[in-house]
Amino acid sequence: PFLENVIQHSSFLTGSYDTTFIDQTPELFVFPKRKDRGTKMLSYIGSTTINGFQGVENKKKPALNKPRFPDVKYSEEIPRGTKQLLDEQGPDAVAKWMKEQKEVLYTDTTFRDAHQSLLATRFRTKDLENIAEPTARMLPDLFSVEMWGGATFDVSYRFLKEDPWQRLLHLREKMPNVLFQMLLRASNAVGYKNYPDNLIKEFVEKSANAGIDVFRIFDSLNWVKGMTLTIDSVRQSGKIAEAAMCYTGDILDPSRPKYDLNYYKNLAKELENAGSHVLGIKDMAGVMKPEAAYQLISTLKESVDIPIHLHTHDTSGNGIFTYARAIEAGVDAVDVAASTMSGLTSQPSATSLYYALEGNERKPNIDVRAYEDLGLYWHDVRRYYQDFESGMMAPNSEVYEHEMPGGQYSNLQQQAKAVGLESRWDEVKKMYRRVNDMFGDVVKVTPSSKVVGDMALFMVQNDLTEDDVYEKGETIDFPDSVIEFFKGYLGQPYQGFPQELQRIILKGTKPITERPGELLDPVDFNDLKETLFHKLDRQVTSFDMITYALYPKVFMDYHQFYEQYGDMSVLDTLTFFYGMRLGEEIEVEIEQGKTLIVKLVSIGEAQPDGNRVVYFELNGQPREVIVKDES
Ligand code: 3PY
Ligand code: ZN
Repeated sequence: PFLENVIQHSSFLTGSYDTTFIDQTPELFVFPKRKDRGTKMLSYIGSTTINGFQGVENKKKPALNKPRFPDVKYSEEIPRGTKQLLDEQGPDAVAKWMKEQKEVLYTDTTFRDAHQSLLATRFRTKDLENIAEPTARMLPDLFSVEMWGGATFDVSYRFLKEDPWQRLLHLREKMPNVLFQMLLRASNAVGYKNYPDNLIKEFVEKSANAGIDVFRIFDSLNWVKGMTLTIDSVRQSGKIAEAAMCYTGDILDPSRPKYDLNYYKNLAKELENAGSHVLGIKDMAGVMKPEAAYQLISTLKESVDIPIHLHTHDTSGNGIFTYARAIEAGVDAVDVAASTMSGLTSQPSATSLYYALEGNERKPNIDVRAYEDLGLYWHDVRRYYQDFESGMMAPNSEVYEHEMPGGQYSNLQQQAKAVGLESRWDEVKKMYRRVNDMFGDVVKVTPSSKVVGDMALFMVQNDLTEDDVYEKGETIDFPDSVIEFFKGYLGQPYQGFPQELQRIILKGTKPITERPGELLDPVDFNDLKETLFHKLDRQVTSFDMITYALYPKVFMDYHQFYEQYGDMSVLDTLTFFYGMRLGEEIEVEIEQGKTLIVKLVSIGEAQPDGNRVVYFELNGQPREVIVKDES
């Protein structure tokens, strides 16, 4: 097909080509696809019906009604919001405005951290997109909507087979009035390791262009040296840099002085001096006790001039109390979720906090009824994802012991299950804390939390005690992430590494103390474009390049899926996870105005080679696909 493309190309036919023709004419590599879209989709549905979806144990498709949907007047103009303030007056004006508000400001996390923390980040774009415009119309007074970053990026490609850049662009279109916020792991971007500086810059620039306004930047060891490049990049893009310090330990516990009030005060000053427009405080595990919040915020309000934005998780059940005390101490903004997606490992409920502040002059300026109505939609949508629920049914104050981030809890639990440790989950949690202490009491947030989690799983799986590690460590092959951590590839922890353990784990190799980004070769984007162009057989976008540079394998697996099945983000969520029931008929809008009607007619017996014929009707015409039964 390549030659056919060449000889049919207009430049070739008219003779207006030179030696760069092939390089500069990417469409030469766009070949007619072998299978049509309908058949590819039926293959996916057939395969999911028979073999299920990774992580979904129950293969029976639940029968659920359509989600309840709020009443929205689409004919009215979408009210103005913080997005207009940023676009018209810039980030310093937004920071100033935040400080001037008497009412506490809300960031809604339902589109990101809430489902990352409750449902292993499995919300699909379709379900987010449906409620985006109603949210923009009903909650125009939000400070921001956190809807990107963290694990949403990786999980989109890896499990949901969706392009997160498209998610960003689509949601942006539907929500033109509220600031979009993302969680960015500084030099780890949206991944688990350090990336070259030019990749980080490119990532920030393209994310800003695609619609991100507020970048919450953190380093997984609170290492400011690892954050400054990202802060600078965000400032250069004209967006809001919210550098965050990760709250670790307990400032109220004098027996644990490593992370005391002074530590945070100094860190906050450093982040302000590094150019942050807003100071984020990221209590990723939800271990900030109410009195600690009061003391911390009071102290910081005295010591920095920028507005303060607090993030917590409600795991312990004390989230509202923590926020109430922070609000009393003058915090400018807090992160909350729609009630039906709040609580437990997620953020505290937006509406509960609203009512808790009744009679208080700092009660947020939001439409609480509207928030409740939106919550009904989230409640119903959440049931599509029931197989990803962590099983936590009640507040869990043991988080003060294990200190596991809200976003990690459900994920590590899935990981433990995958390696057969489901019944030893309690041990894993205890080991997690042991490992923290062995590592010198470290900040635990992605990716440092993953290192601690990997080590805890490894120790439980291999029945290793702490003593075993010290006594037999020379002969133990530790997980790669643990070795990399002790090599300094995630940066330097506050007060350094525990030396003896570092020596045991590195077995003689020398750790680095420089910023890892300084040692990494820059990404050659021209070269990468060329490579990717050949791999993909199509035009390469800058989004493709960034993703490939961050996650080559994940991106190529996604691409392969796409080639095999097409864009499956068009399927409704239950069909995507469970396939279809016999006799069921569904409608799939594959592009605007183009709908396919699919009916599953019957499934044939398994052949000796394991294949089954699956019989469908597609727009009334019989179609069959062959699916390998993997059971
Ligand atoms: C992430 O990095 O994904 C987090 O949510 C950390 O809390
Ligand atoms: Zn969080």
